[in-house]
Amino acid sequence: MAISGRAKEDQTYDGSGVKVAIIHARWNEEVIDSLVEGCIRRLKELGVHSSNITVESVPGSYELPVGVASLAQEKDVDAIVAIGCLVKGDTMHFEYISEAVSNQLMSIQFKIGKPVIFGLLTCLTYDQAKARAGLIPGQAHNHGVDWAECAVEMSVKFGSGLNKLARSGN
Ligand code: RBF
Repeated sequence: MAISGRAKEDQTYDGSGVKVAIIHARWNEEVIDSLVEGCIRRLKELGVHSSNITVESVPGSYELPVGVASLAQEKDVDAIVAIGCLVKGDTMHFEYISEAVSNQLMSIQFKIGKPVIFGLLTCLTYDQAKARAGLIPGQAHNHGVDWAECAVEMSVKFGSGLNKLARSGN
């Protein structure tokens, strides 16, 4: 099974001046714990100070957009990483929650003026989720690491412009 990844740039970005909030759902705890751990570890490697990393949780992935909106109001952060894990079951919940949450996490960025990193796994099986959380050796890797890199890069490159755009009301 091929799992594609992101092309790396030659440079990494300096996170020493970046403040990041991670908000995670509590469903599928083993997967979530590993993704959050990978994200925090990589943020620190990129220079983000521990005191500039906030971690908050919501009950499930459906609650992520409200959590993001609230954090953006209450905390002084440059980027928010929203982490959840949806696994398809027998009913239509998976489809409704995946689509609603994805759409909201995309559009909310332009309202709050901060990058929101899409850390929502939408998996057909629990094993797919475990592979993407680095829990199955040799299969995929911990995507929380990528989300940390994305949070720092988006803050450094685009944080200021996005913030101005949101404040101008466009
Ligand atoms: N939340 C998740 O984060 N991951 C899931 O896989 C997940 N599956 C759900 C399946 C069903 C049938 C229901 C009712 C909820 C599920 N939720 C899941 C919780 C959902 O995101 C939310 O927390 C609750 O529906 C309360 O709004």
